[in-house]
Amino acid sequence: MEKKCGYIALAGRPNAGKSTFLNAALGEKVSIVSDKPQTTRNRILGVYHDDTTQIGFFDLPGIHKPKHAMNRVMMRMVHQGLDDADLVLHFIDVSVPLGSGDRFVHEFLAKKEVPVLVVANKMDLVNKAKVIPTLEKIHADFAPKDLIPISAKTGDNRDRVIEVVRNYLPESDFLFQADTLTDQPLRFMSQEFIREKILHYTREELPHAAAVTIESFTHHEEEGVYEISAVIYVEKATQRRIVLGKQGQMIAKIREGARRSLRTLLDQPVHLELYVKVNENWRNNDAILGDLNIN
Ligand SMILES: Nc1nc2c(ncn2[C@@H]2O[C@H](COP(=O)(O)OP(=O)(O)OP(=O)(O)O)[C@@H](O)[C@H]2O)c(=O)[nH]1
Ligand SMILES: [Mg+2]
Repeated sequence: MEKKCGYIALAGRPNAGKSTFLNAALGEKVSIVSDKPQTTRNRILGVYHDDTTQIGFFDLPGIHKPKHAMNRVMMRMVHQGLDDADLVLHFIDVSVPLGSGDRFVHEFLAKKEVPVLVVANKMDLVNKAKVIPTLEKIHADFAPKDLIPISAKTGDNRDRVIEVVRNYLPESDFLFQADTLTDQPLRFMSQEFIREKILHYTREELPHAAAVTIESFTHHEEEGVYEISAVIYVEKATQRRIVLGKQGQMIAKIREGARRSLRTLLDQPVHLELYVKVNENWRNNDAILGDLNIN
């Protein structure tokens, strides 16, 4: 079979399951996932490999109307990801009714020249017969080149997505090294893995108001241990109290969860220190956004 290689952008409303799919397609966790919208804040490259195919997937922030400097940059990353892609997968969560958010995404994508396929995600949550009208409506209203029902979570039909998208990729020599999984430095991935635990354990406004930056990141090779210290930014003193929790219980849970997932990421024990700072306006602060690679 001829070799194929290209870039595919994962687009859609926040929370549609783009990052879950990326991790499932790669069989490795490169992008963080949460049940809160606007989890992904960067363009994250994850590379799929098999004998005849290499796909550079761009996991992108969910498409939304930006209100802070941070979100304007996030939307710029969405544009860049779409402009650099050979194909776009529009992820739609079919466990909720098709709504204005999906139409907004459809119109947004239609302005680009790139072909769009729809991935109807979260099929594990719906009754197969009841979802048919939704799939028909997607066909009628969005006229995608293909529509693939999947469950990113169970992995159902994940291989089918690869099979279908392969048809749209250019014939090309491989562009990535055989062992390239992502372009994210471990330091960046570490701050994301810590943020994932904050998203996991906290609720309401906090997930949006929190950011994590790495202050120091040292690998003691001889001892075989990483020493990481990170700052969690929140916007208000009340949020700081929530992150710390009663007698420090919340921050202890976040630290323990993060330490475990960093251990898997880095494949060695991790000493982790977390500090919580209030910065009312970090979402408009260029220096902090720079530390978050949101620039
Ligand atoms: N049941 C079920 N849940 C899913 C599926 N795919 C994703 N989820 C859940 O949906 C939520 C959002 O998943 P993400 O992968 O973070 O969604 P996203 O599209 O990357 O979201 P943003 O980064 O905010 O744009 C998480 O709680 C996932 O576990 C699926 O196929 N089935
Ligand atoms: Mg995401």
